[in-house]
Amino acid sequence: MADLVRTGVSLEQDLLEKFDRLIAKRGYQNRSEAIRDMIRDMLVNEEVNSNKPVVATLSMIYDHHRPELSSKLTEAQHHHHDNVLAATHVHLDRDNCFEVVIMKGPAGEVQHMADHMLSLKGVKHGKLVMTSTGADL
Ligand code: NI
Repeated sequence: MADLVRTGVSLEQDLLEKFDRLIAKRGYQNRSEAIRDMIRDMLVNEEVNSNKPVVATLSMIYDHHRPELSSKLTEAQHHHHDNVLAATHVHLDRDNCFEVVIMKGPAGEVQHMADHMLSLKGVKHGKLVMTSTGADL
């Protein structure tokens, strides 16, 4: 772990009180850890926006009965196999499939692949979550 440096921040009292209430609700023990996490979140956003390598999950809920959809999703993952680390398929109920695809690669490639799969007809909803590989955090 890197050496810790102390720093001071000036801010409005009511803003600080709101912040303290929020971080208490989220379970932070102190401001420092909450602020460290906020800074890391900004750094991760910058990595994503700069097309740096990321790791990601794409969660999708889709119509089991839509013809060819399952094979189209599989085809997309084979086509971009360098970016796919793993996938899990759950037969949720009679009508719905839930699939989670774990991906890595430049943020732009991962986003492109997610956009492609989410835009397929029969995919009811999905979310892509990208985060840092951790190497530069
Ligand atoms: Ni299924």
